[in-house]
Amino acid sequence: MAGQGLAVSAVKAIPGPPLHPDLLERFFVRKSEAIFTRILLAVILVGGAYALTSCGGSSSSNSANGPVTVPPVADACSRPAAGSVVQNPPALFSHDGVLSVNFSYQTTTDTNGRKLFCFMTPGGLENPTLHVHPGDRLQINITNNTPPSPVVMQINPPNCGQSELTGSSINMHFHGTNTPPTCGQDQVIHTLINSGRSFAYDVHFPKDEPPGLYWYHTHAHMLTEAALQGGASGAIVVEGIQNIQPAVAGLSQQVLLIRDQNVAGNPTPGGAIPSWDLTVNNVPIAYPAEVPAVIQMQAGKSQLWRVSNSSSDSILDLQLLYDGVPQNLQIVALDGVPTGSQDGTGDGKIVNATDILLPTAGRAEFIVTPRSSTVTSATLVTLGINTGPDGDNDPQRTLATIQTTTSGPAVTASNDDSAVAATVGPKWRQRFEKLAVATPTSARTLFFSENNPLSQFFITEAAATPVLFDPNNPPAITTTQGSVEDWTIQNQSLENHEFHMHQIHFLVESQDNFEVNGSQPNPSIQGQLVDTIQVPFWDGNPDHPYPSVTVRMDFRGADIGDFVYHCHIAEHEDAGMMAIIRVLPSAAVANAIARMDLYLASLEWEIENRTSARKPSAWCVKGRIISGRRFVRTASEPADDKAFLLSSK
Ligand SMILES: [Cu+2]
Repeated sequence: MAGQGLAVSAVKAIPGPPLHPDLLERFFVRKSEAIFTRILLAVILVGGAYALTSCGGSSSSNSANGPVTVPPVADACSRPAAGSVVQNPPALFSHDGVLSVNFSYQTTTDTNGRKLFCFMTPGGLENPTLHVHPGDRLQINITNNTPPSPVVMQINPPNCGQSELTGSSINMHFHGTNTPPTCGQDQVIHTLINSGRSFAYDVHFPKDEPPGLYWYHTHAHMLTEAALQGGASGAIVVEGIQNIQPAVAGLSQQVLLIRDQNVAGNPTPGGAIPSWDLTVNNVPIAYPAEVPAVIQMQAGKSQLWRVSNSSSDSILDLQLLYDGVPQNLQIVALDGVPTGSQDGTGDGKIVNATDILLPTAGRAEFIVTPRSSTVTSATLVTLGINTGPDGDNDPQRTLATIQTTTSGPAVTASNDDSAVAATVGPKWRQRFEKLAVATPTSARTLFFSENNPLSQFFITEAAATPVLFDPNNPPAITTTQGSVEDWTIQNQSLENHEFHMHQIHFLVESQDNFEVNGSQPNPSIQGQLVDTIQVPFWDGNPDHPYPSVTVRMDFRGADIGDFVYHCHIAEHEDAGMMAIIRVLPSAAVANAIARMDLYLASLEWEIENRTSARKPSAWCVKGRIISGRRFVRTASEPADDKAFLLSSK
C-alpha cells in the first residue's frame, strides 16, 4: 500500500525550515490554539490510514501479543442435506466494545469433488455471524490451515503479512464496513496470510457506522471466486437497526446467506441448467432436483429477513410468492444502511417492493408478513436474470418453501440471534448523512469492458487505457479526503457487472439507458446508500447508448489510503476487473501529520505505527503504545501529558 508510506515521506520532504519549538509546543499543549487542536484531532482521526509496522515489530499483527496460532478443527466445513430447515448461522457477540474470535481457515472436498472452504472457531462454529456495535473493535486471530501451494506472484512492499501470493493465500475483507484500509484492518491489496501462517486483525468500527448487515470473506487476488464458491464467508451485523427502523423491534430474524457453487457434474449451462447452483445457509438447491430449503415462520408473526448475496457470480432477484402472488416486502435496509435514514432526520423509511434485486455481494433486510391460513403454497424464489449475451445463466429457482409453525424459531446457545432487540434505543448520527445535498467537487466517468475471447476484464476511468488489475499497479484514481465526487459508471460489455466500492457507500443518483438495452432500472435503490450496484449489459447495438449508473462518492470521512473498486462478480474481479483508488489526506491533515512527525522527531521519537483511526488507543512510538486520548488531553490539559510527552527528551 504505497499510500501508507506517505506520512513518512511527507515528513522528510516537508519544505522550509523546521517549525519553531514554540510552535511545536503549542501544537500539543496550547488549549487556546483551537485550529491546531482541531487539526490534531483530525490527525488522530485519520492516523490509522498510515499503519506501518506494529508495536513490537511484528509485521503481521496489530495486537501487542501478536497473532495466535489456531490449530485445525475436526469436521470442518460441514454441509446440511438438501431440503433441510434453514438455521441462523452460529452467532457471536461483542462485549464491552470488543469481539475477539479465533478462526482456523480450512478446506475439505465434498462428495462431488468440490473444494469447500470455511472459517472455523476452535469450538467448532462455522462461519459465525459476528455481532458488533458502532465503535466496537473486531479482533480476529486467524490461521490459514489450508495446504501450501506454489507462489503465483510477488506483492511489492509495504507488505502486510507475507509478500508472496500463493495458490492458497487468504486475507479478510469486511465487506461494506466503513473501516480503515490499513494493515490489520480492511486492507486487501497488500495483506496475505499464507499456508501455516497466522494473522491478527483488529478492525475498528466507526461510531457512526450505520446499523445493518455486512459480511466477511477472503479477498486475495485471483482467488476470491474459489473461496466464495467454497463457502468461506460469514455475516457481520452492526447492531441497532431497531433504533433507526422501529418497525423491526422485537421481530424474529432470519440471517440468510445465499452462496453458489459448481453444479455437480459441470453440465453446460443453458435453459434450466444454471451456471451455478445456489445454497441458502449452505442448504443446497441442486440441479436437477432443486429441492428447496425450508424456512420456518411462526403463524401470525412477521419476521425480519436479513439476506446477503454471498455468492461469487450469481445475481439474485428475490420474490416471495403466496399461492403464486408476489408479496409486498418491506425493505428496511440495503447494504447495511437503513433505507431513507440519510436525509438528516436519522429516521428510516420503509421501501416497499414485490421483488428485490441483489447484485453479487448486495444485502437487503426486509420485513416479511406471514401467510394467512388460507394460503396453501408459500415459496421464496429468485427470478431469472437476463445477464446479457456474454453472461451466466441465472434461471428462476425456488430457494425455499415457507413452513408455518406454532412456536418461534428454535434457539440454541450458538444461534441466539433469532430476534431483533425489542427495545428501541436512541439514534446516532450516521455516516453519509445529507450526501444528497452535498456539492460535488468533481465528476468522473468509468467503464466496464472486456476482451471476452481472452477472458480479460477491465474497469477503467474514461480516457485511460484499460489494464488488468495487479496488486502492484499504481492507483488508477487519486482523490483527496474531503471531496465529494459524482461517478458515472458505464457498461460497454455484453454482460452485467456489479460495481463495488470498498470503504465507503455511495448514493444512487440515476440509472440510465437500461430499457433501450433490454433491462430495467431498480426503483428500490434510487436515492439510497449502497456499496454494490448492478450495471446491466449493453446489447451491442452501436445505436444504443451504454447502460450506466451515476452515483455520489463521499470521501469526507476518515478513510484515507489505498483501496479498491471492482466488479463483484468474483470471476470478473479475479480476471482483472478491479483497480486502486488512493485517497490522500486533506491538506490540513497532511500538514498536521507532518508537523506531528517533526515534533516527535525532535523528541527523538518516530511514529512506528498508527493503528487506530477512530479509537486512537494504539499509536506506537518506539515500541510503546501511546494513547491517542493522551494526545487529546495534552492539547487541552497540558499539566498531565506534557510531562509524559517530554520525558524522553
Ligand atoms: Cu463483472
